[in-house]
Amino acid sequence: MDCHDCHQSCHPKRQNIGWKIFNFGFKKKRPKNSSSTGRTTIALVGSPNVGKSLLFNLLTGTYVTVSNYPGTTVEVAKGNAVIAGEKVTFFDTPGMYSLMPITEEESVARDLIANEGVDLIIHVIDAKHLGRMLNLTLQLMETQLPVLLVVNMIDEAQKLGIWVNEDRLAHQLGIPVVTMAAAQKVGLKKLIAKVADHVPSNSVSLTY
Ligand SMILES: Nc1nc2c(ncn2[C@@H]2O[C@H](COP(=O)(O)OP(=O)(O)OP(=O)(O)O)[C@@H](O)[C@H]2O)c(=O)[nH]1
Ligand SMILES: [Mg+2]
Repeated sequence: MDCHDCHQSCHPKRQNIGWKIFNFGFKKKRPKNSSSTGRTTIALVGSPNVGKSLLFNLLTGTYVTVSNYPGTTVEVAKGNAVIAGEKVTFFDTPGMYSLMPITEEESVARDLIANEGVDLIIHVIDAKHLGRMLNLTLQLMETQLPVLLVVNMIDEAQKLGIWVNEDRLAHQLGIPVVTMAAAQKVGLKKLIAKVADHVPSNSVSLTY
């Protein structure tokens, strides 16, 4: 089973207004998105009530904008963070069950993924309903965008005797997986480290 990587609060070392800065001592491994010259954009997506907004608030700073998605009455939140020294923008999307939308909320979530230059999708699912929710994971993977799976609410799942093997799931899906109990910040540090893998470095290395 997965062990929680952190039972402590994960405090950013520095914080300025509007930007949450995460530097946990890890180094970015390599620039991944060669097309990204600007800020990395990440969308938090998933079914309703899985913890997207809670996670969004943990990841972003105090300066968060909430506005109606163009042409709709559906609100989308946008916030920023600095991860491993690079600026990252997060979108908190409305709940969606499928990429084939039925509701206006689902249309907005899908359009946002398609139109906002998203570099990474973080799919948040509820560990208690793993089987049902992995369906959307597969649809998101079909977009060809990088997908990181967050299996949230492991605290509640474990009370029901459900244990999720993070490494095995990652191996089976072929994408990074992080188990979390976002309400207790369990797994947050590991999530940020995995997000850092997708943040391209803009720094220039000089050799003399
Ligand atoms: N026990 C537990 N509760 C959690 C966890 N993560 C989120 N919650 C709770 O789940 C509820 C829903 O969380 P939200 O962040 O609003 O969920 P959401 O995915 O944004 O929901 P929608 O915006 O409706 O799509 C809140 O009461 C959270 O406090 C977790 O890891 N464990
Ligand atoms: Mg929400």
